[in-house]
Order: sequence, then C-alpha cells, then structure tokens
Amino acid sequence: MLGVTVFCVFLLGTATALDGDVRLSGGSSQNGRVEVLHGGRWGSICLDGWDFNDALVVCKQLGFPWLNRDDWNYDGGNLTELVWLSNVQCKGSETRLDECANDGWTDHQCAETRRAAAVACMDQEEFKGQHFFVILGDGNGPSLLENDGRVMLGYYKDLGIGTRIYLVCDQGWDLADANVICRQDGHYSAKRALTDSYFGNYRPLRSQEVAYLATDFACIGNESKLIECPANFWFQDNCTANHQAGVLCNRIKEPEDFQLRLLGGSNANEGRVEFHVNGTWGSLCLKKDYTFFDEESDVICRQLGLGYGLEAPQDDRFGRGSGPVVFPTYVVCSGSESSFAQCYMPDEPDQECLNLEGSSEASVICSGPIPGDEATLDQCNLGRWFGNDCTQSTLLGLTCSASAGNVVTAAVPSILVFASLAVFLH
Ligand SMILES: *[C@@H]1O[C@H](CO)[C@@H](O)[C@H](O)[C@H]1NC(C)=O
Ligand SMILES: *[C@@H]1O[C@H](CO)[C@@H](O)[C@H](O)[C@H]1NC(C)=O
Ligand SMILES: *[C@@H]1O[C@H](CO)[C@@H](O)[C@H](O)[C@H]1NC(C)=O
Ligand SMILES: *[C@@H]1O[C@H](CO)[C@@H](O)[C@H](O)[C@H]1NC(C)=O
Ligand SMILES: [Ca+2]
Repeated sequence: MLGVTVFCVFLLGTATALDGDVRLSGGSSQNGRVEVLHGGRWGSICLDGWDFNDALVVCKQLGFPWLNRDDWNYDGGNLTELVWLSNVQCKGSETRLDECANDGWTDHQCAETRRAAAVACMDQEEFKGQHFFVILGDGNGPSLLENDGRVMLGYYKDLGIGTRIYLVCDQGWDLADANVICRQDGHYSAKRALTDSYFGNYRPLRSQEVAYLATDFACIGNESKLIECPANFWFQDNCTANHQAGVLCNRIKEPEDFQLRLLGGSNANEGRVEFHVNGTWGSLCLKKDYTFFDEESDVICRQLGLGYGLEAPQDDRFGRGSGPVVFPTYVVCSGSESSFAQCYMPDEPDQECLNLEGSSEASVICSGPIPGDEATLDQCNLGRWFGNDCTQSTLLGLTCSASAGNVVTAAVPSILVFASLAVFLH
C-alpha cells in the first residue's frame, strides 16, 4: 500500500513538472483560461491569433477528445502577469501546444486585446453524443445490393461538408468497425472493410479542412456511431500516406434467423441448398432459364466454410426437399458477400415452381475447406465492379473457422458474429 502511494505521488510530481504542460484556470476542469508551464513558471497565452485548432490541441493535451464547437472560445478574462505565448498557430493534428508555431517563449506584451486565450473542452460522454454524419466518397455509389466508398465524416454544426472533413485511418480497420459505419449510414451491415486508400486519397475542396478522426478503431459491433468506439489518436494526423479507410456496405436486410445447409450429397461438400428463414427450412427452386453463377455458389460454399464453388448442378441429383420452396425472381451475388442472405432474393414461396419443366432445386458442389489466412480477408482489394483480385485462399478465409468438423450448417454471420470474429482475430 505504501509503495503504491509513493508511486502515485511520484507520478503526480513528475506530471506537474514538465515544461510545456498546460492547465486551465478560472473556470472548471473542462474550461477556463489556458496556462502553460515554461522554465518552471506558469503563464497565460495572448488571445491574438487564437483559433479552434489551437483550442483543440489544448483539449487533447489535457486528455479531452473534443471541444465544444459552439463555445470553444471560452472567455478567458484578463491575462496573467506573465504571458508566455502569442500568435499560436496549431494545425490541429499536434498533440501538445508546444509543438505549434508561435511567436516565441518570452513575456509578451499582447497590447492589442489584453485578453487571455481560453478553451471549453468536451468530455468523453458529451463527445459520444455528438452527431457526425457519414459520407461514402468516390465509390461506385449505391446499388440495389451495396454502397461503398471512402469513410468520411462531417460534423453537423460545420455547415455541410464544405468546411471540414474527417477521414479515418485504416490501421486496425476491420469488419466490426465497418459494420458500425455502414449502419450509421443507414445500411444493414458491412461486407468488407477496405484499407490502403482503396477509393483513392481524398482531395479536399478548396478551403476545406481535412483531419483524421482517429486511428485503431476497435468497435465491438453494438455501437450505433463510430465515435462511440474506442480508438487511438483522436483528431491527430497519425496516419501514413495512402491509408484512408473505406467500406463496402450491404443494403439487403438479412433475415435474422438465416441459416444455410447442404443436403442429399454423398459427402459434406455437396448437396441441394436449403436455407432457414422465418423459422422454417426451405429450398430454392431455379426455373429452367435461371442459373447459379460462380458468384452464387462461391458465396454459399464460403459461408459454409467449404471453400469455393466447383459446380452448380441443375439436375436434382441431390434429391428434392419437403419444405417450402422459394422461387427467386432474382438472385444475384456480387461474390463479395459474407452471407448468401446478402444476395438479393425476394422470398415469395412458390410450391409450383418445381413442377415446371426444366426447373430444379438449387445445388452446389464445393471445393471443400481450404486453410486460409483469416486475418487478411479485409486486406483483399475488391475489383471496382463485382469482382475481386484476392487470391482464392485469402478470399476464402473468413468462414474457415466455422468449418471445423463435418457440420455443414452455418448461421448467418450477424453483426455480433462479425464482431466476435474480429475480436478473436485481434
Ligand atoms: C481586467 O482588466 C481591466 C482593465 O485593466 C480591469 O478594469 C478589470 O478589473 C480586470 N478584471 C479582472 C477580473 O481582474
Ligand atoms: C455493447 O456491449 C458491451 C458488452 O456486452 C456492453 O458493455 C456495452 O454497454 C454495449 N454498448 C451498447 C452501446 O449497447
Ligand atoms: C503515431 O503516433 C505514435 C505515437 O506518438 C508515433 O510513434 C508514430 O510515429 C505516429 N505515426 C504516424 C504515422 O504519425
Ligand atoms: C414469417 O412468419 C410469420 C408467422 O408464421 C408470418 O406472419 C410472416 O409473414 C412471415 N414472414 C415472411 C417474410 O415470410
Ligand atoms: Ca478495429
């Protein structure tokens, strides 16, 4: 106990002694006149040239993530006797005030205003309540199935995107984080978390300020906004070049109880496709002219942890089921889905479908499980239009861990499954 106490006192003693430290006075723990330590003496800062970015750096240095945009320029009152800094010019990405350009450490006269620089910072809880809106930049734009783009956020008090844009650094950017952004943007879930400035580096409009929101996002998956997730380096430009984060979002509402299985095959890697929706197992009837392409069978095989699709026979060789039959007016997978439920598939049961000439139960033959490098799935680059340039083994990685044993049933990877997978991978 004694040791702990001594240690704490020692830490406090060290913390208060650092040159360049800042403190607030004349207000509360969150707001007040800014004072800075230099040469063992505290002094105030001249209000001349003091702006939002300077205030942001002070708040960050004090451990606050953000500051009150309405009233960041707290009234600091009169200057103290000693005025250490004047004309401070932070960019906003610095972590300490003494990293910002200024007119030098000397006792400034600050004749013009005689007012002290001050801030009103925002604590973590207040910050989480702020509204940042999502913009997906430079993607293909929304389609029936997907929406994608570079992750950009605007702050609702910033008068649109014209003034300030916040980007996200791709370090640690994964599916759990992407899920939060996709849902925040009004979509159902994320298909992919894209890295390495997949959508190019953002080119700011003239007079637009660009900053990084944070890096190392570690969302659990149940957050409704990205800023609720833990992250590092809030509002710091701690991102190397070409590392802006992006997302590919799913716009299809997946049934919550969606599951998939293969039945009637001679081994676990093949069979007719049955899926579980709304409490019932049923099958999928393909009319004569409908066909499963590689994308559809790939998604099914991948979801079951059975590698990729080799064949999609349409001859009922795996028999017929007895459950309700869904006739898809339209099934199309882009190939990048993590679940077959993300492929557009209106569920209109049609028991007659299988009686039509040339129709058959949808079936697949999968390659079988392929050991893949699961951690690298999100690193794969997607082709711009419904394709991808991953090697097969990286593309197949996601569901490998679900394929242990011969169980060929895989629940739809819900957001929480994504999240736990992501946590597991970390
Ligand atoms: C601030 O300075 C003005 C002008 O020197 C003075 O009249 C006023 O009393 C000061 N206010 C405080 C709170 O010290
Ligand atoms: C998310 O889940 C965690 C762990 O179950 C819980 O502690 C936290 O309160 C949840 N957050 C929200 C926003 O629901
Ligand atoms: C990010 O911050 C850490 C810790 O301050 C530093 O070591 C690292 O170099 C920074 N990276 C970039 C790209 O700025
Ligand atoms: C799901 O089942 C319920 C009750 O059986 C039914 O009312 C509902 O229409 C079904 N929904 C769909 C999408 O089939
Ligand atoms: Ca993460």
